[in-house]
Amino acid sequence: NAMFSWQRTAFHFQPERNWMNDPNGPMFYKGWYHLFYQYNPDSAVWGNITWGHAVSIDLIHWLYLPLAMVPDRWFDANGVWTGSSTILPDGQIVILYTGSTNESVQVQNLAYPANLSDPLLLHWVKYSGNPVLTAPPGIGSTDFRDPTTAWIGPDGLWRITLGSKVNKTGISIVYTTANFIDYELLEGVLHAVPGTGMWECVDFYPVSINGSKGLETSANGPGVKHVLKASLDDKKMDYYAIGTYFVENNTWIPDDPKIDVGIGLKYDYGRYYASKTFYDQNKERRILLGWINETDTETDDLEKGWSSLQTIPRVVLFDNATGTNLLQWPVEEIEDLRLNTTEFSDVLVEAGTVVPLDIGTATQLDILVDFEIQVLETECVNGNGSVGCGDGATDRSTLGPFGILVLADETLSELTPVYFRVSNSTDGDVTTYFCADETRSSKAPEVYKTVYGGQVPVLDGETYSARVLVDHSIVESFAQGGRTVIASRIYPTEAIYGAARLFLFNNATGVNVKATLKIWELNSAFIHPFPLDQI
Ligand code: DQQ
Repeated sequence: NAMFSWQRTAFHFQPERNWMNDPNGPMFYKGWYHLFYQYNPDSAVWGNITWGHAVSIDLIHWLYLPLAMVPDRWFDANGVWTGSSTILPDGQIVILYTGSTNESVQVQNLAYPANLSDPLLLHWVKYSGNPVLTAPPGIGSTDFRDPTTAWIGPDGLWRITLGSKVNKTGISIVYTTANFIDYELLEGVLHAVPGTGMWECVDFYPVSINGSKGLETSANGPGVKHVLKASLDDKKMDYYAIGTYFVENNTWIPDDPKIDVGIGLKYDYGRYYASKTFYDQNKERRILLGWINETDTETDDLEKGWSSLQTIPRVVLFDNATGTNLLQWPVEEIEDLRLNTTEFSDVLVEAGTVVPLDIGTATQLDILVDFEIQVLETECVNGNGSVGCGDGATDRSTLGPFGILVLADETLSELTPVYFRVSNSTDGDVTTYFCADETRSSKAPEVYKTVYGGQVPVLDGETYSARVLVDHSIVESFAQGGRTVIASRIYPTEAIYGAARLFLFNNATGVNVKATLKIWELNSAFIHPFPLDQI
């Protein structure tokens, strides 16, 4: 539908048409990155869930393949739901996924490639003895889903975990298996957090404390911490925590119980859900994929004929500078899309002003920006009213907000501020928030618009720095090297194509800021059907 064509993105993965949700079973195999995804082949709203399939050699350019699995058996008749892949040491591949049965009961099923010598893994076989797991006593038959990638323990047995709830306590339970057909439920839970509700799409993986490489899912030992992530069904947000995994007694303990799973850190403070990581043995890194849902109406989605995107794949690492959080950063391959670059140094943005950045077309950008603040002598810098992101970018305080305005039109009738807001409490504590204010992003009616944001650690001697990827109707923003991340789904009506502009702004009352930027225009990615008839 041409009416909505400007909302199509240029370098984010999205299906040609219809509905997509969670990323499933990502892996690197024989030269190809494989992405499967929850997909409705018939409509732009959720339903009739199959596994869509696409491959890429660089995680940026994608080729769509035929559907990998469709709901054609009693054990998945109501949907081939979310699952994960595991590459075994002998080269076999197993997929475990949740089937919603003909009676809408959630069970776990096994599938494997029909032909391991096919790098495209076009054909999948569902194990004839499915389901391999049904809900154990005490677990609701509709609260039992989304198995992880398996990892191997010192006893030589594979382990998987999956999410559930007991009353309002979110839990992850663990099974062992030797052959992916027979399973044993381990006693207790890997972890549980009261009040967090159903845990969907649990992810569990090791990170290296001192290192720039990702770890294979079974890695453990000194120098290794484990990340536990749950997608909270009640909040539709992905929360993680960093802690220690004790394989011998099947428990994981958060480093800081105050920021436990579901109550502390989010992968992304914006529109983001049902994420999953995989270990990329090709480049020795762990990659995180997440689903960006629409924030317009189902009627709009049906009219435009498509719905949802995946984020740019992000590399995840433990942040050894803070020791408290992960770092997420777009895969380096996106830099191959960089075209012309423009640099600005030490642009002064005085308190209460907006400064245009003359860069030409501003719909596909990779922006690096650094801010330094200069306290104005007339201000006494303390106790500055509302904390957090405030009520948005117009909510002025002594130390912010300051940042950039993306997908803005010339007259600023539409704009999305991405900004820092520093809160200085009377007892001298300084807290920095990183935010995205969507409230003026679109004149379209019935679009959900909010102010997103979260705290970001800024260490002594650091400037306030951000990377912002702009792609027509998606803005992905990374603060302080990826400590805090925000995905925005916005629908400009004026700030589109050649009318989109970029500005700096400073709405602080007590500081001037100096901005230094490097901005690249980004090329479009090639995302098309695989020319299977030509091979
Ligand atoms: N989406 C899948 C479920 C999962 C949910 C169904 C999360 O397996 O729990 O499409 O978005």
